[in-house]
Amino acid sequence: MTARLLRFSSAASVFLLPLLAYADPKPEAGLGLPRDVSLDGHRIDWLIKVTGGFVTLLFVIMCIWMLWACIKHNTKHTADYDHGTSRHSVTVALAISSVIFLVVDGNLFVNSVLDLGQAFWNFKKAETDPKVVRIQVNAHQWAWDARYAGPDGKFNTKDDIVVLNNIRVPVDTPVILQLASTDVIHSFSLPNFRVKQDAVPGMVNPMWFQAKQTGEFSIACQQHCGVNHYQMKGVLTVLPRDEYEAWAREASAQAVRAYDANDTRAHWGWEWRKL
Ligand SMILES: [Cu+2]
Repeated sequence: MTARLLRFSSAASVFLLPLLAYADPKPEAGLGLPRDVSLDGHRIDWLIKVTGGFVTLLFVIMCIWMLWACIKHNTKHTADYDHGTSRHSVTVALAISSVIFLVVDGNLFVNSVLDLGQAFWNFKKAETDPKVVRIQVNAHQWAWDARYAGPDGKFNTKDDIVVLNNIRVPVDTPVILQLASTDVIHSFSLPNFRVKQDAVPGMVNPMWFQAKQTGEFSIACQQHCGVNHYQMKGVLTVLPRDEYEAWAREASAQAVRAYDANDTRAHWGWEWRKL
């Protein structure tokens, strides 16, 4: 009995230990979108909810209309055939579809443009904060390399902090990412922050976000990028400001000690692009 128990526990450990070794954000509880922990994520959620409301309303109206037609057009009703090409039919169809298009798609278009201008593409808002954190992300099959400039504020120098699949940022602080790729098109996605941006070979694409809560959140690749695409998951760890600064200080000091000028593959950073 004891031997069987030992065999079972050693077999179980083969599967369980790798799970314990990998820091993974807790799965989201309940239905719906992942928990929004960002400054501007509510804008996306509002658009999704309002559009969902419109679509549900249209669905209910169509169901009632069809039910009414089924009841009214019963066996006692003489069928009245029509090709739907009369001026009246065309006018009614155009009027209804125009109202739906203008209200539902118009709302999406106008508010998306406003959201981009006021928040998601408003890099000036992020840049003007003196505490802003700048990170370069280099995507490749199948991981995310991230680089922080270190105390000298310059990228590709001795004191750069380079991490793999675990990006740390401070809470309540704008974070600007510049994304590149060494192989194929990837898409850096932060579901809890309602932001994503393509990482394209030969280009540097920016995005920014600001965390409102501390914790561990998923980083995902949102673009199918090859057979091991599923492996491109990472962790975004949001820390209190003092903890983040302590980590950055220590990580940068370690980077200086481990710096190897001849390791050219490690110096993949670029000069920070003006936004
Ligand atoms: Cu990818």
